[in-house]
Amino acid sequence: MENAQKQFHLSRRSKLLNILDENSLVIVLGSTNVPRSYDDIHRFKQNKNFYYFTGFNQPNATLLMAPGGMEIYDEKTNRIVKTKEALFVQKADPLKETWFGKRLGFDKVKSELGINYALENSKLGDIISDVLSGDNINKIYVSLNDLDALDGEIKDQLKGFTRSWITLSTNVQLMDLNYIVGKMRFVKNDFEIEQIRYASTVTASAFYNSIQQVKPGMYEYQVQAMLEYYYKKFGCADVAFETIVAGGNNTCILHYNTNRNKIKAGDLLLIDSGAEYNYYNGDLTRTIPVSGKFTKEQREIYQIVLDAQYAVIKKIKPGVKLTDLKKYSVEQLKKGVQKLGLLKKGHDITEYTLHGVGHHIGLDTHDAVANKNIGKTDFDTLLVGNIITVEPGLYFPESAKEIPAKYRKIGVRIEDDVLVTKTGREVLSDALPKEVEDIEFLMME
Ligand SMILES: [Mn+2]
Repeated sequence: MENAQKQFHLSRRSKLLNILDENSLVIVLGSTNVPRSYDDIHRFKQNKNFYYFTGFNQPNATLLMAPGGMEIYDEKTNRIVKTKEALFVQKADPLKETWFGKRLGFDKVKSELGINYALENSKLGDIISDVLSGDNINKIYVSLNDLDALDGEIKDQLKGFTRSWITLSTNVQLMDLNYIVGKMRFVKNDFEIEQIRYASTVTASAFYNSIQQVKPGMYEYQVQAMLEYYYKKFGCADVAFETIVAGGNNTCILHYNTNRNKIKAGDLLLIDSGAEYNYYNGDLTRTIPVSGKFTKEQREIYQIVLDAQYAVIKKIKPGVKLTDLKKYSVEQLKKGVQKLGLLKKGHDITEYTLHGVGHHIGLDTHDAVANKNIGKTDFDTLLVGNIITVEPGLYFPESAKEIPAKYRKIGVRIEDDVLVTKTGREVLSDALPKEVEDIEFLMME
């Protein structure tokens, strides 16, 4: 692992150790393989919180951390080791590695990942019970969701822990880890910003190259194939989420991702997609005219959404509230729609705007970070280092009979990834055109 990345994960572990009480034990559970069908498994996806602290991308691993230190008996040296962190990994196994790929092995953890101490998984159960048998741990932090979903060899190792919980729980509090990690992940540090910048740049570049090749008569999945070809070509191993390529009335289905329909001349095509780089995500949307030129009505709706997006982006700076941006976005869209005379009595603009203005983006596309004001805690106000999407949309489906026919089957969303900076904002995906003329120029024969 590159040094910069090692330092990043180290800084996350240090920060967590600093936040928590001396008497805490943290159990961060990695993912295991998930069956796909028969003897096949899904592409391995590491648990994002586990990745945040380790950068380790192999299944069945667990990280233990204790701010006050843990005493672990080391069989090899016959000595007690005192450490604040210990990673448990799969046993190196030449036969299994021949079939299923390399395993790091516990002896390479320190040099490869920079985590102080490591052992094989077979020791995890005993070590947790040893650490808990002392009288210094009175809080255990673990993700209850991950504990519930636990499978594979870690599940076996944690059986003793879950069974003994009934007696343990009179003295020790079980705390959910996700809340604290969600707060930590709220602001991105420089390493993370660089990963997201790359994911966003590759996504923009793939859009740029693919949009030029869109023609009537193609299938939605063919546009998807082009996009994802460029993601892989530029070193992004996966998509951030299932790519949405939606033509015609499908533009009005928010999470349409079957992508099986033919793209028709005269329709709009909405593409919402992102590349994943080093587990960090990009997320962009462009809406383009299949024939290369917007109709008058398509252009009118498009321009309302584009103006709203510019207006919202312009407002972004530290101290601004995400909920205010959302309100502002809806106001802007409403004004535009009213001006066209499309907002009829008895109808509300939110029937056509459907969703909020954006979301935090990071290790998860809709990032699993603190995002709501609960009690006195404020996670609504934007801070330097937040990365959010800005993605207003207007949707007039075929079924919206109150809207003149010419304006139906028009769904428009425009989405960019925006970093909050000291002086305001930086649009990470700024290189990708979105002006009407620029899109039409891009699509010219
Ligand atoms: Mn999005």
